Amino acid sequence: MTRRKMIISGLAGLGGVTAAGRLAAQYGLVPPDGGGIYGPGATLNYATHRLLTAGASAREFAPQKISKTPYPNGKPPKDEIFVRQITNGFADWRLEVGGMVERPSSLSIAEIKGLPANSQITQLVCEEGWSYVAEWKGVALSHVLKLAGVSRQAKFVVYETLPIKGFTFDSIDIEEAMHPQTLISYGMNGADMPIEFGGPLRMRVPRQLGYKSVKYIAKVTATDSLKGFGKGLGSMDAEYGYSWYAGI
Ligand SMILES: Nc1nc2c(c(=O)[nH]1)N[C@H]1C(S)=C(S)[C@@H](COP(=O)(O)O)O[C@H]1N2
Ligand SMILES: [Mo]
Repeated sequence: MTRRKMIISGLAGLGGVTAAGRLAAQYGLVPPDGGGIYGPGATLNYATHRLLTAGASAREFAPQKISKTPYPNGKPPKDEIFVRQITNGFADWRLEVGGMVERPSSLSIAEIKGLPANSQITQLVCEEGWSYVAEWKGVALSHVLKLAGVSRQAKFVVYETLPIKGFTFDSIDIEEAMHPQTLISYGMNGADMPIEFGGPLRMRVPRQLGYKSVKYIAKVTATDSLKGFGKGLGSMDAEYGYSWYAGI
């Protein structure tokens, strides 16, 4: 048996959920919401997914599959700071990149658009049961992290909106953050990111459910612990009861 197969069979049942939890802990594969009633299930799901699908990519589609009427979930922020940003074409919008990086930075939209661009046609899948396919354009999060000199000790990347009504944050592990399909996205279907779809900037995490693709992001933080963020679950969505890891 390969080491990987051994870990997976250990996780998947031989020793039961408690032993699986211990094994996951040994390999650093316990999610931040691995405690509580649903913790063992969340841990089993995350650890087996990470071992089975390491490096795998989200499905990409042909241009004809792009949805004619993508569905924007929710309304754009009405806060004064946001409305002012719209009025001046997001010229003052900044993406702060900090935490465990050698060179904390503050990037304008123009600077972000000047970085190497990636495009993907992928599906956004909401946990409520609907989905749409669109083309997203942006810079790989990994590129921005490498430019900032992300520490080898960083285990997670946290991203958050401007401090608006409806403020939210979420996070992903470093594997997801370094995956080439994880984008800081400023374009959709050939145009600038529409405001209702998260413009000027949204995180695009196509290997996970839609709630991980946070809109209106203004800050990205590399960290080795999620304890200092909100209630320590690394995600406002996890605080509402969704699982932190939402792999598809
Ligand atoms: N800032 C912010 N980002 C968000 C949300 C939100 O309420 N606020 N909803 C999430 C959820 S639950 C989903 S399914 C997707 C929906 O993306 P869409 O508006 O492009 O359909 O956005 C995610 N990003
Ligand atoms: Mo969603």
